[in-house]
Amino acid sequence: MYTSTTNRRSFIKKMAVLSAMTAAATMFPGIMFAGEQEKNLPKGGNLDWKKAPCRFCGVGCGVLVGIENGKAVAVKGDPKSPVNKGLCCVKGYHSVMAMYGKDRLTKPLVKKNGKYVETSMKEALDLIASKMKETIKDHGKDSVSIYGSGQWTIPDGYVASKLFKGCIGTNNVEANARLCMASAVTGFLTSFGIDEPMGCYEDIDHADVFVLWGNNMAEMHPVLFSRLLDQRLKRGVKIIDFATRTTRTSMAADKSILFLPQTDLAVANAICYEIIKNGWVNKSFVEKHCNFNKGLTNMGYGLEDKYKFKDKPEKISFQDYKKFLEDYTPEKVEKISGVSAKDIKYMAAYYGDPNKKVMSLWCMGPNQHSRGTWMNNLIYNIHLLTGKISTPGNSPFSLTGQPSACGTVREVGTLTHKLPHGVVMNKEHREFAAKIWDVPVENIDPKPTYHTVEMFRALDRGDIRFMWIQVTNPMVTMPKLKRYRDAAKKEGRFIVVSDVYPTPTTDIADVILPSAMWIEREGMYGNSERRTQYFEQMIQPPGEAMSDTWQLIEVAKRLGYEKQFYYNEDTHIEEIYTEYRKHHDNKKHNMAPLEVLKENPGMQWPYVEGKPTQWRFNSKYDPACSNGEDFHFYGKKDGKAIIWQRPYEPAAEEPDAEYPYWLNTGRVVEHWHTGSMTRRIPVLHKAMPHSYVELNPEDAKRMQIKNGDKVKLTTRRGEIILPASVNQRGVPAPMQVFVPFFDENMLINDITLDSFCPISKEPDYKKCAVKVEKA
Ligand code: MGD
Ligand code: MGD
Ligand code: SF4
Ligand code: MOS
Repeated sequence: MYTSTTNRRSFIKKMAVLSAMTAAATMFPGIMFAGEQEKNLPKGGNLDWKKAPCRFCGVGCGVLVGIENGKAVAVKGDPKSPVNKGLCCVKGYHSVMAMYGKDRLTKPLVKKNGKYVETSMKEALDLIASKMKETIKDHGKDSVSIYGSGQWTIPDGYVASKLFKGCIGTNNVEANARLCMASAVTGFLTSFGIDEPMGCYEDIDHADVFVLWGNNMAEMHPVLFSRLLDQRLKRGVKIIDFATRTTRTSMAADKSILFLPQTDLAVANAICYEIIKNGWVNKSFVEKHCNFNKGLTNMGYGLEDKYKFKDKPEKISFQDYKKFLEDYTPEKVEKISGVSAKDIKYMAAYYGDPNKKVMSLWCMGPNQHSRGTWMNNLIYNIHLLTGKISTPGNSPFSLTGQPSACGTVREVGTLTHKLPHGVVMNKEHREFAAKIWDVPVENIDPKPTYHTVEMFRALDRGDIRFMWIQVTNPMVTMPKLKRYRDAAKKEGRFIVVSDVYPTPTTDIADVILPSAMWIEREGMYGNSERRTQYFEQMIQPPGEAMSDTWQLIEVAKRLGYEKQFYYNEDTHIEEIYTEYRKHHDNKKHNMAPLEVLKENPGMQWPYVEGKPTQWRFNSKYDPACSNGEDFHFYGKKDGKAIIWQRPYEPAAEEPDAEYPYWLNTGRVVEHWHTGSMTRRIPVLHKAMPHSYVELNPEDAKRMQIKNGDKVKLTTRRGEIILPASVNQRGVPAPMQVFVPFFDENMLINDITLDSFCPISKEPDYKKCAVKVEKA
């Protein structure tokens, strides 16, 4: 018998003691010894070094893992990787330790009379398959669902999609990247008709100016940020941090400009106003390659159940657009945004200067935004108006967070409306996928079902009865968490969770499957710059743990899909990848063959005639351009990108007399998301042992709150008590507070709001109204 909660909690307490011992090991930068945590330090000398992409963030650094006696004991940056050129950040160096936490899940567990009982893998898989069959029989195919992750490998996501969409015939496939990348995707689709950045990391070596649009690169994309700092040393480039909170990134930047939450919409429009007013528009580029559109406005915030929204794009003229921008003069925008007209003009002047190459970088600030799609469109507007796009150094670059948010969620298409190539709504796309999947085309449902928030609402209502959760921890990371936790615990719901450690999500499971992690299995990830990276299995997983791919295939076979899941046990990853490549067999998206991935530190797609494509839509670099012009935005039928008229609209919930502060949430450098892995790495846990609420020093003083004092935060969803952090890691602006979400003992998402961008359905975790009191 086994109670995951107590084991986990006492384990995490023990970690603080252990961590002091490992501090010494970190004195050697570039190498970190793990093994049986700190006990079994390797003898050294005999390490077998093997290459892999890092387990953690979307930068996708190449690492070399040192193996000794069947254990991963060391990590160093791969000098051959063009991503990181031998560097790693603190999470990368310590990554192998994440596999050796003492409470790794090693046996399948089934809940019986409220207690978890160990069972064999065979019995657990039989139970899952029979529950799925029963649920489909009683409640229909759309009552079963899978919720996955941008930390799924490409084969994991591919078999999940094939099983649910192709075989069972439900579009109930979603992934946590909905909480993260969805606005980036809809931003690309609306502006360019095709997903993923046109540029690449090499843009960093060419750009003169970097504008960060609300992301904390120093902590969240550290190795990539070090490439910016390196360019500043070499070439004196400028880094501008445009954000709502002062972070380590702001401190390292040449200029930090703070704006009020949500008003980035207005500032971006003001920059476009300035570009037009000062005659900085690249006229020939705009005439040849752009159209102007507007869409619906006042579209709500997705707060109701079964929320449906369909945009209605409409063509407008340049003159219409120019007229619209008159509401966004720097002087007017200064009043709503708190950014001085001078600073707006300062940013606009860099974008407008024809002799400066500008790279814009962003991540969760513009994406987790109730107008996230619009915010992405607005950044593209600036680059399109000035023609600063798709050339080395001129690059609007949307960063991804997870190691395979692009590779698995966006490219494989593990979202309700997606197929690996195309969307379920399109008949040709369904026919194409059905042929490769060897299923009747009628199996693939032409109607998308639920995006992530709606999927959990459907679980609450009982429209969904079965959910399989893999490589994600939604009982820490869903917004307005309490509603969805209560939903999952309701009678008549069956939840399967595949994880590597006990978490608050395994706490709500009916069956827990132990998974093989990262290099304990074979797989591929795809990073932010369209780079697909392969890793081999280097070590054995503990106990009965098996890969998520394997678990899905075993259940698929039990459901009667042996024909579609014909893969050979020894070579299945290779076979799946080769099958998957068929979906992208064209100049716009071709993926490199496996042999190429094995030999290289990853390869960028489109991979055409033996070569990667670094800059898309530019005919000098991209073989898919076919209009005979210098640029070709071939994602759109007429080959033109779209400049969107997108207004400023307020956030879903704004501070008022009762809840006078803004609540912002996010991450810290030491921890990965919910901390399930990094809190089991003693050095990282010790460096950042628990959550906190950051206050502005003036607000703290007024409320007589000192560092470490207990603070109560109350929103319309509930309350939580956290220790105060004043003038430490980051500094929020006055009347704003910030809380990281890595600590499962202080669940900030119990009080966040589940509003989302009506186009992307990505929740806005960055803004809601909160009351702040000394507890
Ligand atoms: P966050 O802390 O989520 O990080 O990477 P980031 O987006 O860099 O968001 C912080 C930013 O949100 C702040 O800079 C703030 O200015 C901005 N913001 C708040 N409100 C607004 C607003 O209204 N508009 C705009 N434009 N900006 C606003 C996230 C990324 O990090 C992701 S998605 C993942 S999946 C990875 N997670 C991760 C991790 O958990 N730990 C570490 N160490 N690294 C990680 N890297 C990745
Ligand atoms: P992770 O901690 O990454 O968080 O949220 P989650 O995906 O929910 O969860 C990954 C889980 O997979 C962990 O429990 C880990 O132990 C497990 N795991 C690791 N390796 C394997 C494996 O190989 N197989 C299996 N089966 N399991 C494995 C991230 C999500 O959080 C994201 S991406 C974003 S962008 C959102 N950001 C955000 C925010 O900014 N603010 C707030 N308040 N909430 C947020 N929630 C979202
Ligand atoms: Fe890993 Fe990201 Fe750090 Fe690189 S920057 S080592 S990919 S966590
Ligand atoms: Mo945060 S993908 O999942 O980029």
